[in-house]
Amino acid sequence: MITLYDLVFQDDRRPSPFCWRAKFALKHKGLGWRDEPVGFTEKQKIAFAQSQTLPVIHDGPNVVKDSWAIAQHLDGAYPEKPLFGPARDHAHFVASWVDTAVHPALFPLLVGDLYARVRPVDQPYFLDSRGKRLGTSDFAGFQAKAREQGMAAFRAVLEPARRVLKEQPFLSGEQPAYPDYALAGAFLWARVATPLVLLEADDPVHAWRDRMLDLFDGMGRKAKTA
Ligand SMILES: N[C@@H](CCC(=O)N[C@@H](CS)C(=O)NCC(=O)O)C(=O)O
Repeated sequence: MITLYDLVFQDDRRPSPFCWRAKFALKHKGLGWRDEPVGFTEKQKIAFAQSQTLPVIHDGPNVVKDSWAIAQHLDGAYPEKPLFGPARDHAHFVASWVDTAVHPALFPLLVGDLYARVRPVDQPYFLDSRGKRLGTSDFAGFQAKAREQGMAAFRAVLEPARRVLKEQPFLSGEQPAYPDYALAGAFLWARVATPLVLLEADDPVHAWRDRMLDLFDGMGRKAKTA
């Protein structure tokens, strides 16, 4: 049985976009897993993987850290229902675009609400680590300011996905695959952390997000929201 180490917030919320990628990838393969929640200050639980971040999976003799490495491991170890098929490089590009363009556009819009939902025991860690990243510990103020201008910027960053989704149901074509999971992780991160409305109802990305929430018996839709 695979064990997935998943970042946990208050009230068992699971916002981590990278952990969501791993969960979608496991479901895509039809694999079950044992869930092991890990708080920001419980890194000793993943010390065996020499990792400071989540997700980590333990799959028989294999210990794999990093969502992209996990996806590659799963595709190698369980070749049925390929996550990438011949389009591994496309998947890598999309995941990298989400990491470097979508997440940075989204994080300022969420940070206050994320902080409000971190487990109390992890709040000092979040305050210190994210405070250093943003140069302020006033996350609510930072978020409020970001929302004044950042929403348009966030929606603009999605334009490449929007163009594709105007013409086809998923980034990967007629069926979802890893590129869809990579972007869906960002929207699950937001959904679990904040009630903020991110997309216009007539945005093709909005309809795609609904399709992603419905996948795998509504796995994303069932997750505890903000
Ligand atoms: N490149 C890694 C990034 C993973 C990552 O940054 N995870 C965050 C949660 S979203 C984390 O575990 N952070 C721990 C920390 O900030 O201490 C991956 O794709 O898995």
